[in-house]
Amino acid sequence: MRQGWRWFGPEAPVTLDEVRQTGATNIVSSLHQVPIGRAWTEREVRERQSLIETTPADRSPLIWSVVESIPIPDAVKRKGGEAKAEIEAWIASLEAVAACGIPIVCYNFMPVVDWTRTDLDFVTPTGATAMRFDHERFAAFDLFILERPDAAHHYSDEDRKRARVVYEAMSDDEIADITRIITSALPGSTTEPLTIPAFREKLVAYSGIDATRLRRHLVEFLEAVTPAAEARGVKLTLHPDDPPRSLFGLPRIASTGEDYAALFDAVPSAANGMCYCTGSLGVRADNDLPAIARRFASRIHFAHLRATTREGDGRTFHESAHLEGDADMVAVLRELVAEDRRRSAEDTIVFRSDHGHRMLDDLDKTVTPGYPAIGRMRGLAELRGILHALGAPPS
Ligand code: DNO
Repeated sequence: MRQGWRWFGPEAPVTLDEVRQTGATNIVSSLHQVPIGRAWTEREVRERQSLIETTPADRSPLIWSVVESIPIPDAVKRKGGEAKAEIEAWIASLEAVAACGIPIVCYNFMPVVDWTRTDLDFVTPTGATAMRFDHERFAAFDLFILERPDAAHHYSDEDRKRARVVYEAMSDDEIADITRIITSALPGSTTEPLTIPAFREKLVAYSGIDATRLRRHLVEFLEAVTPAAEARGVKLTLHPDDPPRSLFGLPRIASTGEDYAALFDAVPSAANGMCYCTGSLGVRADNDLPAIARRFASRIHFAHLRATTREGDGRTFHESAHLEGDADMVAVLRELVAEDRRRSAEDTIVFRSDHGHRMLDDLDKTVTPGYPAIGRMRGLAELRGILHALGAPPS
């Protein structure tokens, strides 16, 4: 397996030279500065590539092997194959990436909001901080801050009562905080930051789009883009929903093994692949992570490895240290290594230690939420240790 590291670009607090010190060799990056929907040019991709791949004297090389993500504009999720101009622009971006020889592209198909949390700095017993999704706080936002008209139907009486108590105890600052965390699009999100009125409008634009229709739109999108990817030798990898269930009454269709099976059946192209994310899929107790890795092994080209721990009835969760969550990371890596052994060296799975606790010096620094250097490096080191023990040291 290849050790990846997500790098948010030249403005990121973690520099490429620091990345080298973590032991990572493969960079995962995106042109976050390009507005969603605008086609990337080859020149722009090459510029980023040359930042990453121009190695200073006596330093080890880095290679840009994964684009995470080329964002899929809202129109594609709402209209599927009818969003012709948006799909053409996406293919143009893909072609620019392919022209630069970058072999893996990650994307997701979550409507309106990408990955979602309610707390970014939840203090863990070690003193490090973690990200957390608190179902009651989320419901309080949905019901009483966003005031989504249909929201009441999506919660039980008991949920609504608890959410009201939570909401009434929130200070103005806490309300502003949770609003910012949920609406402003977390780092790497492929959805736009929203104001509350814009958020409400977007939700209205999705009325009538259920899971069947959203899945159809994704299939239409894949039918349009996989021929271009296949012709250029690029693997597309669909990131799972995070969390893997409906939010705000919106459909989510990449939450379970069955969801992925339906997509692979509908679009069998070898370019139709999976970004296997233990942290996202692992929030559902009914997702058997090693079984999913085994079932879709040949489709997995990119892996996000991190851990979550479910709390209470499982709808609330926090991000744990990489080996301390609900997922059996050793069992997962066994499956990924077995697949890797069937592949040629240039085709092995790129993984990155995803997210990480904010700890040590990072507690006093400005960090990208979820992506502090030290916590991610701790995770990477632990994962590397497992791979060595499995007799499969990563490159
Ligand atoms: C969060 C990430 C997401 C993910 C995109 C994939 O940390 O996993 O930003 O990369 O949703 O398209």
